[in-house]
Parts: sequence; structure tokens; C-alpha cells
Amino acid sequence: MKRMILAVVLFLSVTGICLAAENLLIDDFEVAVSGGLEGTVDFGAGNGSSVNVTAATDIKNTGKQSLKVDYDAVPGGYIYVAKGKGLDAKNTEWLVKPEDIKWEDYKAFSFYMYGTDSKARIAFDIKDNGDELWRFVVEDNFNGWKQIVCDFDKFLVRDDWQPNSSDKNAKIDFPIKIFQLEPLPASKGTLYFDTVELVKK
Ligand SMILES: [Ca+2]
Ligand SMILES: [Ca+2]
Repeated sequence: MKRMILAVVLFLSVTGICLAAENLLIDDFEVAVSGGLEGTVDFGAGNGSSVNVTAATDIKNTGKQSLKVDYDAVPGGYIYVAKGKGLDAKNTEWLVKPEDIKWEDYKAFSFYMYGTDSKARIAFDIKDNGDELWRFVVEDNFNGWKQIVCDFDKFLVRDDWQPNSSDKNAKIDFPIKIFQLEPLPASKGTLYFDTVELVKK
């Protein structure tokens, strides 16, 4: 009898784990944040905009910390806060390698953003396997943590800028290698990000 109960408990916990693992966590921002070529986050700004990225332990969604982004986005300026493979900074890889992900099983990116109802617009960009940049824009029109879901088919190809290496074929080529957060001008403030996942179909 004991053995049977044990088997049932084991079965239920395994099922529970499987259900909980529907989404794939690709970044939880749990490592110490550093910039530069040896950095764990690839971030910077130009043309008058500025950004500082640190880890926050007081405001977080999952784990022990989140990514805190203090920024000033001015007209004509740009900001980037990127994680993934093939960036200038060396230690920015996700928790899972892009090439090891079964992309056909997923339909969206999702992340948590801590808003302050600032009305700022934030771009969540992805770079595909052909170095093409795609954009999903979210507005900070809420307070506290909110899950933002970006369906793959809701991304628009960036028409303002593409890297020289971009295949510019207007098609999302998998594996996607990079995600990049970018507060858009004109806005200024502090945002927190956490729990970046792929959403199962
Ligand atoms: Ca976290
Ligand atoms: Ca492409």
C-alpha cells in the first residue's frame, strides 16, 4: 500500500513538474550585472541618450533579482539593453542555447515589466538567424509587475535601422539569437525587467 501511495505521489509530482514547465525560461537576470566586453549584459546608448543597468534585489518577479534600467531617452538618441548570442559583450548568453530550443513548439516571447504608468514606450526587439531585427512595442501604462506577451507574428520588421549583415528577407528565421530592450524617446525613468520566457503553443 505504502509503495502504491508513493507511486501515486511520484506520478502527481512528475505531472506537476511537466505542467509547470510549459513555458521555457530563457533568462531570469540572476547573474551579477556588468557591462563592457566582458559583460553579462550588452548595453549602451548614444546621440545624447543615456542608460545604466544594474541588478535589483528589492523589486523582482522571480528568483533573487531583476534587471533595473535607469534611462534618459532623448529625441534622436538610442538605447539598447541586449542578451543573447553573438553580441559584443562575451557573457550575455541565455540560460538555454538558441540552437537547442525547439522553436516550432513555441509561439511567443514573454517577459515581466515593472511599470510606473509613465506612458513611456519600450521596444522589445529580437534578432533572427539572418541578423534581421524585429520589433514589438509595449507601453508603460500600468503599475507594478505585468506579464507582456509578444506573439512571434506580432513582431514588425524594423524599418528605421537594420545591421549591414541583415538578410532583410522580411521573414523570422529561427533560431532567434538575441532579445533587446530599448526605451524609446522621449522618456526618462526607471524600469525593471524579469522572467523572460518562450510561451508554448
Ligand atoms: Ca529574476
Ligand atoms: Ca530574416
